[in-house]
Amino acid sequence: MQFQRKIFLQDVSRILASDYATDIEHADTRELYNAVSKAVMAEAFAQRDAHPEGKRCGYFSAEFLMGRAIFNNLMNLGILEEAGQALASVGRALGEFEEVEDAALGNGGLGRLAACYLESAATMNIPLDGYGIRYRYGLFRQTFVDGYQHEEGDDWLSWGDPWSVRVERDAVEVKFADITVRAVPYDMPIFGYKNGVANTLRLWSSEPVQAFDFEAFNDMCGDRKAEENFDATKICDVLYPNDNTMAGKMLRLRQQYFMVSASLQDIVRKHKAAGKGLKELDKSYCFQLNDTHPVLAIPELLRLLRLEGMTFEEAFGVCRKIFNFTNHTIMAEALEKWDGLAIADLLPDVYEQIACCQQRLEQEGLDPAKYFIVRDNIVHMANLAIYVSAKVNGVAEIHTNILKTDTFRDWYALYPEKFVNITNGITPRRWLLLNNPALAALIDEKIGTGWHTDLKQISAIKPYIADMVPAFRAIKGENKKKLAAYIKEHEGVDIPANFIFDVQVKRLHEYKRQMLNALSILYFYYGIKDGTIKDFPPTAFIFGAKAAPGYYMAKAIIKFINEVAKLVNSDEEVAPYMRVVFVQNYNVSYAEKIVCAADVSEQISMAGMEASGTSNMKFMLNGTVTLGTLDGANVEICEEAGAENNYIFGATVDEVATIKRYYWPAEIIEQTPALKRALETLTDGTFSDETGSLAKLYESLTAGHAPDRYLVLLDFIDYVRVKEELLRDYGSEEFWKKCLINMSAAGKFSSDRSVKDYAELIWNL
Ligand code: 26Q
Repeated sequence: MQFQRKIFLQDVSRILASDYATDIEHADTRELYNAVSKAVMAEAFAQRDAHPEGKRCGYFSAEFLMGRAIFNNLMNLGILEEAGQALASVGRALGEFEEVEDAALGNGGLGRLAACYLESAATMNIPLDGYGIRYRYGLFRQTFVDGYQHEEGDDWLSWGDPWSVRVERDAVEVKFADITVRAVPYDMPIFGYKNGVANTLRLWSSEPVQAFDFEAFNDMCGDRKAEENFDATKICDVLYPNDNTMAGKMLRLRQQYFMVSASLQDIVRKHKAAGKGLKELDKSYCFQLNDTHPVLAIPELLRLLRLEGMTFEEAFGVCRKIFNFTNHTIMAEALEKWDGLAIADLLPDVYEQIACCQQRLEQEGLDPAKYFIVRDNIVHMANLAIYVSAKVNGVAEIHTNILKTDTFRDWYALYPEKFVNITNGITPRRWLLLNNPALAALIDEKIGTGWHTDLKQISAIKPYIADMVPAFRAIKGENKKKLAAYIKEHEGVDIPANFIFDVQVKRLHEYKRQMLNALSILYFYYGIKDGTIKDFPPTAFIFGAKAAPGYYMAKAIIKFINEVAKLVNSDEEVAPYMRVVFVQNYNVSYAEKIVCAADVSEQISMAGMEASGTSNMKFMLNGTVTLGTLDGANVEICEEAGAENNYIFGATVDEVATIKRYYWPAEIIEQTPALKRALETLTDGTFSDETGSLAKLYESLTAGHAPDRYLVLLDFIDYVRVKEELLRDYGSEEFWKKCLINMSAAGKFSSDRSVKDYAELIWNL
């Protein structure tokens, strides 16, 4: 984008005057943020390229975890520096916008992946548009009170939403059995990196069909109407804060239908208005279903097409060509199943289409024990998605293999050609250029800038690795200082910047095994105290994670780690060797600060459980070694960078399968006194916990008929062995080279590659 300082500042001043009755000197940060953003929006619109004609893909997702838009947008428009200088010339600073709240309309990996894919598609000039929900409140804000997680509403719109445009003319009505609501789209441009492309993220907001009816209200008939209004807005009130578990709530079902019905009505209407026949809809569109959350799109499109006069078979034929489905998890508790009666009650016409799909499936004469969409009145959303979709994909090699051989093996036997792997990726713009500009500049200096949009080129850095070590260390050191200062300010914990930064940041889940990390810290702590561990390399153990508010064990683990942190950080004897901090409200913006400052990337899920992981890729790209299991994309990280340049431990997927058959952790505990000691802190009064949650945690690891579901205790010894090896390697020339080898081998994990794979193998764009 062209940038002219004078015009930019004039625009900002004019918006400040008209919208806030203030000027650049007196505007507060929020006002300035809105004015700057709107000025940029207007200019980007004025300079936009024509939308290319031709087929487009709709990315249907209940979550888009966009993070903060302003810096990324300025960077992608190529005006980050200029805008910064312009503001500086009038006594303001871009840095003020660090305060701006993230758009956290997602939980974790799945939502952030959607955001990376939109950015990459725009950059690769792939016609991909996002469709989702404009939640009034995003993922809760997390604080700790006495070590326990507390949740507060995330009022992200209090900062305004200058990057969205309300498109009144495209509003549609969405009908439920009990109420009809109006869906109004808010469009957010997704700018490609310095290429003039803007795709769209369209988020739907629910409103009452009619404005408030005062006459009816005055006639004292207002009650029913008032209720209708209330329900309509409620649909988009809040993002469900579950990650890898499903909450069978009716409101969640309403959200899902609301989003897909609005999107499809809008698309069908536009297609017809363009004078095109609906039998050719798949020539103009295809849709990617981001997990099962938007799968009601299938029966909804069937319904819409039949309303237009198509037979079921004709409509089904269109759907078979238009829909594709991505699975993000094999966790049984995350696979969506809905009560058929609930769907039939809420959406009778939609349920009818689901029943027709089930009937069609039955008529194929397949084994009904293996192939069903509805069984015992339960609708299996993944089965519906697989049956109708053209392509089904997993998100890492190992994950796709598990889908083929285990989770969906019967479907794979029936439709082997449907199943493909598309390994996840991350955008190198946000996750290196933006969050780590000094490292990006160092790379530019050696190999130029081609890697910005073709990350494979980063391998050209290999010959320079040995020379780069001092500069790399200096950059990492600066990033660590900045993070330490930020943590000091926000968490009140001192982390010496010369300590090793060992980081585990991701959603809190038992399968991700934050517990394994925490127990190892206690093991080191007691080892240092009793002298069995000598010269322990000074290490700061950094955690960040939100627990679903209803996930008891996850919250207990947060409490435990906070208690461990308190114990360690208040012990002067171990102060030279270790610190522990659990940062509050881990989100995209916190991740940007953490990822560039980490020395160790903890990716320690039980093998077979983490579909892919994407923070592993972010750390790798920033030159961090992985301490991890052979799970998800860790496997491919080792393939690309060499297992010898990372720190791999623990049972493999195959070993997990056999071990689980006879696993009994009691022996392990008895044979490992140091582990026993660490475990017993959960019950022996070392930590205060009036809720009794730590005792429950102890029970889940040691008692009942299936103790330690995620093999924390089984992998403990190997984990501690490899972790200690890593910490002792740290600081050697060899170690720094490993960091840079990882960075140089990260090319595969660009989401540019992922979206190109989708475009080629699935979308046929
Ligand atoms: C479903 C129904 C009702 C309420 C909530 C949900 C729900 C919401 C979010 C179920 C699952 C999720 C999120 C899953 C998720 O984030 N999976 C992650 O996807 C990443 C991107 O592919 C992978 O890298 C991670 O390995 C995977 O855990």
